[in-house]
Amino acid sequence: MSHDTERRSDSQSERILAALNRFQIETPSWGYADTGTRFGKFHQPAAAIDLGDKLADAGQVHRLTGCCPSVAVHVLWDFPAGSDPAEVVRQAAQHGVSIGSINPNVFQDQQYKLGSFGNPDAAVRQAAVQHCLDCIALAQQVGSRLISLWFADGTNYPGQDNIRARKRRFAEALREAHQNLAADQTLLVEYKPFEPAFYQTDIADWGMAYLLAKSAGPQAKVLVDTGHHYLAQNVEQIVAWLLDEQMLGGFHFNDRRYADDDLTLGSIDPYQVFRIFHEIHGYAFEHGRDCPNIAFMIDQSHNLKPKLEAMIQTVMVAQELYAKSALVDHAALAVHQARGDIVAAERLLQRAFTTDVTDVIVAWRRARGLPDDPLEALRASGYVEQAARERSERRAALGIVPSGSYA
Ligand code: RM4
Ligand code: MN
Ligand code: MN
Repeated sequence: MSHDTERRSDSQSERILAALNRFQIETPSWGYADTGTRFGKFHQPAAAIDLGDKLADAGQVHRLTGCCPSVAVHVLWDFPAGSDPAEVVRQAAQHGVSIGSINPNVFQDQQYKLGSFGNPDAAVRQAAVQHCLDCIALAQQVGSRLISLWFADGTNYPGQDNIRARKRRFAEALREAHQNLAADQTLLVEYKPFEPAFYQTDIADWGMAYLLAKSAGPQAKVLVDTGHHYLAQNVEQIVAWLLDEQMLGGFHFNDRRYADDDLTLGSIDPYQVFRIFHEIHGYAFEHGRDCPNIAFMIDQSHNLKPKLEAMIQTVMVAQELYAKSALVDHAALAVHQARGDIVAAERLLQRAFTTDVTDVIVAWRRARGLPDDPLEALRASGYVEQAARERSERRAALGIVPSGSYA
């Protein structure tokens, strides 16, 4: 190896290590439980039964990967009536994790048939707002900074409701929620083009989420769920614009072929994930390497893959792509761009994408006493088999009979 190559690879390793040091990704409690499609559920004996199991699984993922210290929770699914937030915090700590984003649920109750914040009935809107206020209070109790809002709201048929009125109802309800935030809390507003509303979704794209977040107040930001875009959409451009407007609050990571498929990250298009991370590194480079405060979160439901394996696979892919994208030399890129050297500019990205960063990631893991390959380590640990035995017995004792039925 020439002296030059050695020097280059040294500084490359440093870039990767620095990127890995600041990379953390939140796993979702619902990714550990039995979830399904609209048509059916395929049960896994090791699937989490309750929040305790989910926290244990999240703890195992963090123990093996070293970069998943928090868990997103869905209030209705994880905090049944009467549950004690202080006890949940203690339980999480016991498993070496903390409670991350709080996800209110205003789409499941019967009253939400015609929507929540957009519902034509003021009483239903108020109930939805109240649930969000309860979630904001809960977030304070469990030490969470993030309240992450996703709405199933919309209409299914032309003429069903007044689109402009729904927009205004949303703006008003979001403002009320924002008024109740503590100083260090952030309200994330997620968008999705369709499903379950098929004619018109109230927050259908990043522009609508941006306008609503802006009108809600300074602590509201946009959440980009990578699966919530039309097929040809340039997601990294959306990311770049939101960054430039300082309106990017966080991500829900997953991959998709069609729509909200919730496939594991990078399974279909790893280059897109790389390009998204590239925009973030580029922004950080221009702003004195001060990475903006963006919540990296996973939003995946694993129906077929074993849940813990799918989660760890996702985390490893995310780490790898974040590391690769940290290799882009932004100063050199700016020179190519100014010269209009399209090919050289593109090759900088392509070369970073195809660089094998495994050795440096393994070195990073070893320095922290983590296994070289967290996925292999999970398989060798016997954790899943043990969980399957214990949870199958507990399920039987509780009289839980899993049903996969759609109707
Ligand atoms: C939605 C959206 C939300 C998630 C729900 C369950 O499609 O991605 O973030 O909480 O699914
Ligand atoms: Mn999501
Ligand atoms: Mn989704």
